[in-house]
Amino acid sequence: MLRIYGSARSRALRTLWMVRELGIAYEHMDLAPRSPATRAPAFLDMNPNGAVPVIDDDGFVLAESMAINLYLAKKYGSGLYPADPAMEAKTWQWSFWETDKLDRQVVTYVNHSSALPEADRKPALAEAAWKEIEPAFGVLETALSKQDWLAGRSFSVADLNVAAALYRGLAMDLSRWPHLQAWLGRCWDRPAAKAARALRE
Ligand SMILES: N[C@@H](CCC(=O)N[C@@H](CS)C(=O)NCC(=O)O)C(=O)O
Repeated sequence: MLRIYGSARSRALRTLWMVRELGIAYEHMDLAPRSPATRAPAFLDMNPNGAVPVIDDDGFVLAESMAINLYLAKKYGSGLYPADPAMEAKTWQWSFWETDKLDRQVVTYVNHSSALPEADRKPALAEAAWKEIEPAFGVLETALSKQDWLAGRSFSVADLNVAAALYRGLAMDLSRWPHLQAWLGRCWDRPAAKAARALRE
């Protein structure tokens, strides 16, 4: 049985979306980030970083949301994992790119511009994050003005990984990036995405 550790209000949302796309059974260990359970030796044995998500797939333990989703999409033989090696590599490219260019930046921007109590916000952090987000949104806009999906002719794990990481982008004004905005809407309109989103809203 596949076990997923991590609350839907964390990066585990990406994996909770993925298992819904795949239609596979799983057990959900609903651990909040930084909660005592994620500091327990048993959890740190699985992920010494102490972060969620982590999966235990019949004894195979894996951390890092992007790697988890690539693994699940490939293992469960869905159309979400391209068979063509070039398109497979594109799913890696976009997943690694997102981790580098947008992942922390989006969280930092939202926290320090709106999510944290006003007294805890540091506007300089929000500003610095936004300076990195803007060009990255531009890269996505250019890519998505040439094609509907990031890796091939249909929705794939590349789209899921990047769109899931842009959950907070749903509340941003993306009108300067119309192709990105439309693609994000298409991705999050999927029934599996809506079902995952319902777990945290
Ligand atoms: N690169 C990792 C980041 C994981 C991560 O930072 N998770 C957060 C929750 S969204 C967490 O558990 N933070 C608590 C900690 O690092 O102690 C991934 O994509 O899985």
